[in-house]
Amino acid sequence: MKPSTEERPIKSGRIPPGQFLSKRFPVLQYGHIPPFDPETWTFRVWGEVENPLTLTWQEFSQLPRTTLTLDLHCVTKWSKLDTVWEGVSLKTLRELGLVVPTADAHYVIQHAEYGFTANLPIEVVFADNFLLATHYDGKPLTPEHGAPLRGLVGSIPGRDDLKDVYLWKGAKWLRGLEFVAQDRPGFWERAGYHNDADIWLEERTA
Ligand SMILES: Nc1nc2c(c(=O)[nH]1)N[C@H]1C(S)=C(S)[C@@H](COP(=O)(O)O)O[C@H]1N2
Ligand SMILES: [Mo]
Repeated sequence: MKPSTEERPIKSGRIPPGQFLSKRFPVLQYGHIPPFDPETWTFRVWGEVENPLTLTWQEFSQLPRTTLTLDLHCVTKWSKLDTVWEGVSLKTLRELGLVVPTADAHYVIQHAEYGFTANLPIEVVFADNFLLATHYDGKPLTPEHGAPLRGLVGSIPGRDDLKDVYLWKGAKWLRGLEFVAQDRPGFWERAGYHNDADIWLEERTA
């Protein structure tokens, strides 16, 4: 269930409860960094969408791009402010008619290399603070931060209308999005992290 506006946590300041500021950009993941071959890489969208989609790396690279400045909040308690990202917004893909969810689509599962998944409500991935990111700080993503493509969530200061979730809800090495009617916990959610992951409510573990 989506929380009503009344239930939305009050955001005071930019540092959520329990977080501290980091200047570094730590690397966190389960398992190894996958290789990337631009000749065979594909990005797929399937499930509860009007038109399933498969794009090559060359096709993905030609999509219209968005630059976005986000505050990142990791469940392990570091936060990094004013990080600059570039990539493709799902909102843009919907406007172009490339990704059109069916009426039954309520959740989106990010599928990454090695079977890693992360789940989010559909309104979160179509919001202004979710990006299919290819660049960080003006440069292509490094392998450890998810090259060539990662799902990315963060908060935009002042945008109290948006839901803010911890960084684990963005899958590095992203290969596709599955739109589904029923929610399905992802990798870290099955490992004990909170399904909703709201940073202002400190929804860290279930
Ligand atoms: N594919 C994949 N993506 C992942 C993870 C993972 O284990 N595998 N871990 C998540 C977690 S727990 C965090 S905190 C962020 C860390 O992103 P960073 O390494 O770029 O800081 O990636 C998220 N995305
Ligand atoms: Mo994490």
